[in-house]
Amino acid sequence: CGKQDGKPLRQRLLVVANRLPVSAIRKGEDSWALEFSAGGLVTALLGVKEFEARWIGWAGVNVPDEVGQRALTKALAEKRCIPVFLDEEIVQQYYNGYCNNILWPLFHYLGLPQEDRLATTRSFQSQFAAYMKVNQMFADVVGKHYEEGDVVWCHDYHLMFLPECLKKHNSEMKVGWFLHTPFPSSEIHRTLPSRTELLRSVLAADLVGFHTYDYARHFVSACTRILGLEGTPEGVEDQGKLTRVAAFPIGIDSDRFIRALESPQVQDHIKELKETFADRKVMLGVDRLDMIKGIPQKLLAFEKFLEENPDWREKVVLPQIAVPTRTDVPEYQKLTSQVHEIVGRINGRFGSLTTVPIHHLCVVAPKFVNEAAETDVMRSTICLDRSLDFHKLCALYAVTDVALVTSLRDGMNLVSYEFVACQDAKKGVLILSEFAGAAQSLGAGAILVNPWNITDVASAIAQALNMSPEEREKRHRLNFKHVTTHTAQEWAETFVSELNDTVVEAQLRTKQ
Ligand code: GDG
Repeated sequence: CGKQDGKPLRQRLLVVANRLPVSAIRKGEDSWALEFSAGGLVTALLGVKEFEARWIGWAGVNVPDEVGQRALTKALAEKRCIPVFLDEEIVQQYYNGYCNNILWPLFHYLGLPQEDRLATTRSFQSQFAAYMKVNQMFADVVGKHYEEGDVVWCHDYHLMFLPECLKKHNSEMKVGWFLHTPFPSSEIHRTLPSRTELLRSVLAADLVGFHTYDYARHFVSACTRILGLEGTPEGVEDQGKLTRVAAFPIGIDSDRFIRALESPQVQDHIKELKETFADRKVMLGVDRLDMIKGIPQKLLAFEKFLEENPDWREKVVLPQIAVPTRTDVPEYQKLTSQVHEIVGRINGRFGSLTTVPIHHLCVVAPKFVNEAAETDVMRSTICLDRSLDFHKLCALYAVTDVALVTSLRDGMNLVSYEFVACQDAKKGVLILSEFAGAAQSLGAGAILVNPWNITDVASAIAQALNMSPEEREKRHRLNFKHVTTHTAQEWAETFVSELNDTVVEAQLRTKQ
């Protein structure tokens, strides 16, 4: 990186992701209010002191006029963010269409939407064209801001076409690409009409990263079986050019959670929750309301557990935080009403006026609730359809006895990590789907389940609730050690230094 005035210069890192880590609200013709949202990726990169990160992405708002665009660009620059402007029509085709209706379900083994099974359908083609166009727009913005020596780190399934666009722009650019979702079996990927273009483009990157070794293996298989290339222990080789492919399991900023537990706000919330849930064991679910999270399966397993274990009926409560997502998509609306129906039924069956306390967490969107559940104010299951603030979330993690993660597929699942980080006092049990990437890292301490097997999950709930303190302690120790040593900062540092090394090695190979 060189030195300036005796101090080492920090390498610039251009982080390119679909969304910028800010929410922008227009206050006037040329004024914007920005809120920085410290998600996992932001926190991870803030902790990496060797790099100076800049963000490139869509600000999540439609800004049709030049005055507005100029003002927003200026405001974002103060937060080291660079916007890519997308209009509503293209967002519809690229984001709602190709990304969320095609790639997201496919990568989570839910298959392609029926009407898009044939590549000849107009919607598929126009959505793919929009996807390519948006990726090119991202590449143009990166190209404009790129300086020699920068590292460009592209994120996720929204930007699979980006590595190729970037290398066409400048073949010397150091480009890494990381996928936050699973990469499915090559037999699933081969159903995608644009399977070849996407694989070829990702291979243009110098380093390709996944959460788990299995996803990396699936990707290499797709390249060998679909493109006929050679898979090597390092990655994929095409006419002497090697693309490194490896697993980089993400982590969390565990210190942030551990520190938060000491704060007076969290302590106050913990006190409140303990009073609310007095005499009950707390089981917790925290998920976006997404098909992949297996919320209906979780609720059905909980229902089976209550059916089979009458003694527990009045001694256990399940707060399920279900944050709405992609609410304009019909499948997601259907999922929301399905979840509410199941919640209503369970509460109708097992709620009792005398034994379950009324509390403020009891928020069920009325339009989805059947009448029986609406009048039944005593709930053993609470479905909370809105985002909790960070401190409340930490408090909830801390008072939980058993966390239930039943994803049908999940790239990693950070909720399981966050729960473990907040459990050093209580040593609660984690029930974790074997289809979440986290099962590979927290499998030794968690009870692993197949979320499709309701009976299996119901037994796991009984096992967790009846577990001896010694066994809980032993399992928690294993997971806590992992979560506090494999942090988000370590993940980001490892990926970026691996990318730097990969490029140096490739240069040496070319010289030989
Ligand atoms: C994708 C992949 C992969 C949730 N509810 C509230 C809230 N959250 C926060 C959690 C956690 C995050 O949202 C969810 O992260 P996950 O990893 O569990 O799931 P996805 O959103 O699907 O993330 C996933 C991840 O990318 C990283 O690569 O692990 O597999 O699908 O941080 O805490 N936060 C607050 N209130 C809530 O109500 N404050």
